[in-house]
Amino acid sequence: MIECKNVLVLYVGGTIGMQRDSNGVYIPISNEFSNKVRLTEMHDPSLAGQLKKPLKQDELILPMIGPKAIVYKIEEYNPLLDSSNMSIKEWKRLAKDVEKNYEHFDGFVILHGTDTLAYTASILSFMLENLAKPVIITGSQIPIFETRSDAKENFLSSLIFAGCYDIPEVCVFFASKLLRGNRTTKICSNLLNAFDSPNFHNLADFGIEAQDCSFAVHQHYIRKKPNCHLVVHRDLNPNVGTLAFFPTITSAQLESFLKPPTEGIVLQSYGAGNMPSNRSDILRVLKQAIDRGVIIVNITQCSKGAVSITYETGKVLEAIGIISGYDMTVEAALTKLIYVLGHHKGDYSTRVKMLKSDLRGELTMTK
Ligand code: ASN
Repeated sequence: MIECKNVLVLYVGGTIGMQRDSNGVYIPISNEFSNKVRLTEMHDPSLAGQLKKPLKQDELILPMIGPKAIVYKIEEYNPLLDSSNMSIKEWKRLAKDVEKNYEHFDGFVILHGTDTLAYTASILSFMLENLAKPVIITGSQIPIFETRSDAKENFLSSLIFAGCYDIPEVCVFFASKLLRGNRTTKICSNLLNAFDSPNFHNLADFGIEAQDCSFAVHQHYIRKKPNCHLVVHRDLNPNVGTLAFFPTITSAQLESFLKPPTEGIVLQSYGAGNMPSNRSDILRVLKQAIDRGVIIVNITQCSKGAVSITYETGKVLEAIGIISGYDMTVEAALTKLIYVLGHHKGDYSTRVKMLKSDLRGELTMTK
């Protein structure tokens, strides 16, 4: 008799399950994905008879890869969404579904569109505090229904991580790499290698040097398992935004962006955290917003690296009360604001303290 690990797959949408409509554009197609998977090598019904517990009708089973079988169940959302159409409502549903099924499964896979996948990965890392099981988010650049699709490799590897590895984090698996969710960013719209973790080491890699179909897991970078219960945070604050500095920005543009209901913004400054120190008009608007209680987190608009006070042009931002977001991705910084401002209503100093702290591995602490 074979022992098995159980994985719940939450299928939200994305290219992975899309097909072309009569106009030739990709749209999500309901009730097709599971049937397709059932017909691939990702389901081996010949193992069903050897399981300790009989396989249910809605369950699938992977061919044996390790000592235990991976049995999985796909829960399809309705409607399926292109991830550009996702927002807080879907984030809350995902967190709720993980919470509801937490005790019954060894791990979770979320099948998601790639466009906003890094935002979902980041916000879920904040919403799921004390997560002790793997939540692996993946998708594909080419639908599973097409011959050259990257769907099977991404989905299969995600199931293995969710079922067989002790990785107590929200992660992204894509193109042979396992990345920390809140360190991930989409870097390419058309290649299969669509994601990167610019400021943090990969959690695992799958290459020819990885033996016996297992992955090269970089244990040192994986978060420690918490010894307290999962806490799911649902209070999220949508009154936030991101703004990248540009040389012709006017104080009027900035002022209108910072107007109520805005309660927090991620400011993407130049290089290592700089903005024009000769623009007293801009500094005045930023300072006025901070005095009204608006929280401003400074990150770099470069695709890699951190902000630091290397130049006078960076020092001025700190001097007026702008918080350093150091090496956070824009997705992590924005969703951290959504979480922190939802969680600690009105308590300014607690909010600032949380934003400066490393809550879920999203920020490298320098001292
Ligand atoms: N537009 C798609 C989505 O984000 C892109 C993809 O999944 N590759 O849903």
